[in-house]
Amino acid sequence: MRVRSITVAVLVLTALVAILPLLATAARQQPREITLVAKKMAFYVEGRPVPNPIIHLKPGERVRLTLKNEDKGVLHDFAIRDLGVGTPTLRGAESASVVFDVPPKTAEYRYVCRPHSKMMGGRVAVE
Ligand SMILES: [Cu+2]
Repeated sequence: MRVRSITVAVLVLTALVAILPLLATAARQQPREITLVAKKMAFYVEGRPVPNPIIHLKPGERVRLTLKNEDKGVLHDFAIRDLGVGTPTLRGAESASVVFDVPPKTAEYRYVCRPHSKMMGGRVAVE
């Protein structure tokens, strides 16, 4: 009986030792925050004047991208179709976030607002 409870204790401890580094890794992988604003039918990095800017990402990083729609009466979203990343469609004054892991390789993708993909879009540079 005593041997059995020691065995159980050892198993529990072994499991904890195996799980702890995973938990620590998850805690360290806090996503990098990127905020985009959709206004006047273009995307902007919050506080910057360049429309539809290049979005620079690092290989393998975790990102939380927030889109704020400041175009009253116009529906916008944000999507990187090649990565399967997308926010819901937002009405004016709404915002939403999407968290994703950037693929581990240098690459270029295109981001768009799906309802206005010809006008609203730009490059995502993973480097
Ligand atoms: Cu749009």
